[in-house]
Amino acid sequence: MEDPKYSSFDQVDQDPKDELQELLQTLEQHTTWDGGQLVKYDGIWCATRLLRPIISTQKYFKAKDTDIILSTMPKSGTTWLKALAFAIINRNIHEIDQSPLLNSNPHAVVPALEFDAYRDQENPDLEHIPSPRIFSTHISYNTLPDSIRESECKIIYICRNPLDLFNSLWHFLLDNKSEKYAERILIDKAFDMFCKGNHHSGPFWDHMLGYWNAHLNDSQKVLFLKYEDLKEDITFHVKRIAEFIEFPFSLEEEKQGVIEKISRLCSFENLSNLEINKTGNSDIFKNSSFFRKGEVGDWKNHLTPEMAERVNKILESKLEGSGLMFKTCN
Ligand code: PAP
Repeated sequence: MEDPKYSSFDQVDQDPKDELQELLQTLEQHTTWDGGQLVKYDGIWCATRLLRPIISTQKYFKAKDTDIILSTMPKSGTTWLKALAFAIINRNIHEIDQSPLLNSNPHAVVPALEFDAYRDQENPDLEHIPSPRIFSTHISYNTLPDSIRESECKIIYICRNPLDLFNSLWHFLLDNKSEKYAERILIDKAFDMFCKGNHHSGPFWDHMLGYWNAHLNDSQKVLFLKYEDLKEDITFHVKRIAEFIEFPFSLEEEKQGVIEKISRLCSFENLSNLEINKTGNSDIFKNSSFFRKGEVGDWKNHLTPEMAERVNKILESKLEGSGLMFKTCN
């Protein structure tokens, strides 16, 4: 099973543009713990195969003022945020009990810029997508196309405490691992790479701080969410997201319990038990691999207190003075 997002096969396409090959020669590269090739572009590690789509996104994507961009690091809550944004925006088009989310994985209803829209085409026509268009991305804030930063479009960023982030990524890569690389990944080695920032969309502190600072600079433009906060109070956050994207719930909707219905529709319990998410595939990934446990603090079952201490020290030094912090790293 080839894995365009994470595998060892993520090379730049065999029909290379010379410019891209030349650029590649100048960039730092390394092999991450699952054997995947990463390249450092604009200070962030990305799968080598994604370099071309990322550059195409930067070059050609023209954001509209009505667009909504969901930005994340892998395993921070992308699937959940896609479901929530889609359900909030389309609540007047589909009854909640007839939502497309009941038959489609959230990744199928919200395309990712670099993984879907620009993966096979350099300059796809995205104009036909009805507004408001929703796209996701793992691209860092500084690497986003200028039009996203300069237009009135909204960015929602969700991040997750780094211990659960690593734990989730580690399990996901194991779950989707190609047979060729089926030897067991050593968690210690993987964790060491993670702590050095050598992982997909890493270093995690730089990815988070890029969006955090953008949010501090303009909180109307960038909403900064944490996975743990959504787990703690989802109805509050559904309301918050709806207000942020200017699709607020009316009093009538609140009375009818629409917020709670959307929260339930998008919950881990509901989505993970749907047939489509138990058996289907998104691209080459098993849909089920996007729904593992959906808990806060599962890292404690897989990582040692010493590992947690190491991450805490990194957070202390890297996030110092930023105001960004995580409750669940001890
Ligand atoms: P992606 O960036 O590759 O799309 P992403 O959706 O961010 O992955 O991460 C998957 C994690 O979100 C999984 O966490 P875990 O490994 O700790 O279990 C998955 O279980 C969790 N997740 C997926 N959907 C939901 C949901 N509806 N509610 C809460 N957590 C969810």
